[in-house]
Amino acid sequence: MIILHTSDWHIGHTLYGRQRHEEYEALLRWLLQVLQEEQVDLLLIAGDIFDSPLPGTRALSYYYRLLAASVRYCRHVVVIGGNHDSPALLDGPAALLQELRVHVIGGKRADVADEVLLLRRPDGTPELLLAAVPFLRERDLRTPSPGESAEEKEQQLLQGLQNHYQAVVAQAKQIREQWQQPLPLLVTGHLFISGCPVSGDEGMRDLYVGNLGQIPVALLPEEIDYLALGHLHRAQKVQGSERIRYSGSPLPLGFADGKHPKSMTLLSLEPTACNCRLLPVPCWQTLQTIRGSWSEIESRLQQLRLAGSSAWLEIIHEGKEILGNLRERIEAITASSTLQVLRIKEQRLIEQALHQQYDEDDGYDLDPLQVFQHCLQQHGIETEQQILLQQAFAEILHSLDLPADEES
Ligand SMILES: [Mn+2]
Repeated sequence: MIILHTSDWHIGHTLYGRQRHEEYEALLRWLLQVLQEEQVDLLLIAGDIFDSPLPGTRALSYYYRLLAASVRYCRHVVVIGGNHDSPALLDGPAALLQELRVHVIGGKRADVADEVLLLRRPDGTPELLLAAVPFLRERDLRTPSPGESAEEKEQQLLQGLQNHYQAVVAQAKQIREQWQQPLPLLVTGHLFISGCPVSGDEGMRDLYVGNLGQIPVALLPEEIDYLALGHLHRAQKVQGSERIRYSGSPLPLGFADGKHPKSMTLLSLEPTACNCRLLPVPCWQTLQTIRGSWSEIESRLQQLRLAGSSAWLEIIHEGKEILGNLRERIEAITASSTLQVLRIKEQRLIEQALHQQYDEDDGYDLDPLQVFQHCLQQHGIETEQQILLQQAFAEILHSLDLPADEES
């Protein structure tokens, strides 16, 4: 069986206010070509379909075009919800989509059996067991009680997560026994496995939230033939395993992410073998960061202008003095070019504001959580308390992001 594993499409994503319609259209054309050429049987999208829990009409229409076109070329399409998605929005049309061989699991099911799919060939014989586990929220995993410690809470979350995965795998094994066939087992997850490098654009608050930031891979059942992950935007194997992978996002979702090549994972999964191949996704819009002194920025801009580049730029001025007319200086060079400047940062201003030097590669960008962390340090709060306060702050930030139907 040929499976195309992808995730984190973030349909409707904008970059500093810039719409990305052309890139998404090009991505859809490319995908449909791949589905045909590679004779894909199953398209699997492992969460964060949309960028926002309340996507706009254009994003919604794109999503349905994607599903409609995909079922033309593959037998099955499976979509799970990510932390950016609204489970209710994804699950709303699930019954209708199921009739079209599109299986959507937007949020955790009351009965774990409903997350385990038995996919069949056109002749009705089973070909794959798929435990479609969506992003699991805190309320899916534990019941809060008054006076509990942070450790207790984390322990319960991890325990809840482990129980859930064990339950779906047990269910899948039961189905396998009924059929008495060596069916391969594919499991999905939208979570952050500890130790995996991030792209820097996932959004710090998403990664920290609810202590689910760090899940040891050993917590997940071993019997899984392939674990298709979403959440981190960098394509990667987990701890060197061919069978545990983040497909990564197909488009770079920020300037830090622009440095990493984008791909989808094509796998051929048989009961006894799993072979993976990365399909590089073309880059339709170059994202580039230029940093340095004014003279360095100027010469780089001139080079790009003369080369006819139409890159989207992030410019970070790191010179000793603050240039009040930085924007005008940049515009004077780029006005007669196809370059587009999305973002200009005066590094010294940020440093002055925070009285501290930050390393840009840490993905530092006045993230509220990091500002809060900085405040805690400045006020000499004890390390242990800092951790608790940071967790509480991250939860508050997260709750601000949730759509109305998510609140409970
Ligand atoms: Mn994501």
